[in-house]
Amino acid sequence: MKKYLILLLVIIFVTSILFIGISCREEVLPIEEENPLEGLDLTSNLIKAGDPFWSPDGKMITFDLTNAGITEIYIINADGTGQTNLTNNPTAIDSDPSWSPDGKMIAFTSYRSGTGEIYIMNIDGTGQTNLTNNQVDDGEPFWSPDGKMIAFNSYRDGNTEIYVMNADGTGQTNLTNNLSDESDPTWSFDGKTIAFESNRDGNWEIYAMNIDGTGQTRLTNNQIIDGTTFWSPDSKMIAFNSYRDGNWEIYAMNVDGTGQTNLTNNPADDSFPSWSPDGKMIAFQSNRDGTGEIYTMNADGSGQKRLTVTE
Ligand SMILES: [Ca+2]
Ligand SMILES: [Ca+2]
Ligand SMILES: [Ca+2]
Ligand SMILES: [Ca+2]
Repeated sequence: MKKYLILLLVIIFVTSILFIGISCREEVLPIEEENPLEGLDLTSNLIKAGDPFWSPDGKMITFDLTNAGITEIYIINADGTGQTNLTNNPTAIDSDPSWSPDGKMIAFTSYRSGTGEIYIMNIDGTGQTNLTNNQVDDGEPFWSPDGKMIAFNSYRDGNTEIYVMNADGTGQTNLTNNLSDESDPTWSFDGKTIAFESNRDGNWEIYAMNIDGTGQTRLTNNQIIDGTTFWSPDSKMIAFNSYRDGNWEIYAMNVDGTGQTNLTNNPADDSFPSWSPDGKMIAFQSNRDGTGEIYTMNADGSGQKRLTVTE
């Protein structure tokens, strides 16, 4: 009888531990399962400008704009004038623009073939060319500062990995090679390092690695999503997104992960930082005015103002 009593106590104890474990997981999971690739999860009926990327000469910003489920690549002068649709392809999503360092081309993701592919085009929208050409999702291109390579993410291995390729699409190489998800590669402007996000340690954190995939190092360490990095032009700091304050904020940190600082401090969602080439400003997306719009601020977070008017 005593043996059964001990067995019963053990069962109750184990069940309690499991229940507490599940309860804790339930509190964390709704945020943990959200993929930072999705960014602001607005419904397709809302207009949303996102993914800003400052031109190398600082005069223009390219971004993507979603309206009624269709996403196109746009360009706008840094003073807010001259907003122009570059892709004009209403049957497919075109998103994630990244400027070539010579300012002549834009790399982007397009779903026009049914899967995500990396395209490049001239900055007037001509010469749109598919570089990846496969039947799985590739996305989030980012040009190397010498213009010779493009980093991107790919699902071709059954989970997302960071790849690099030559700017003509040859030499596609997997840099991460693991079973977790890696995405959103961004190249440091000194050419030495690629930052990215990964869920390899149980939640989305920011990592950095050498451009051959060696030396992968975690820079953030918390239980909430961190992602969507962008390097300062002097390669000494990284701006990124974090949900640690209960809504999306733009943070900046030193490249070793120290000095993590909230720049936006706004109850709305603020996402997708892009540093200006002179280092003085950061463009970003915010839904503080209801729709998703592109904003700019000084690199210390002061002087936040809206750039786009999508409605
Ligand atoms: Ca593809
Ligand atoms: Ca992986
Ligand atoms: Ca985290
Ligand atoms: Ca915010």
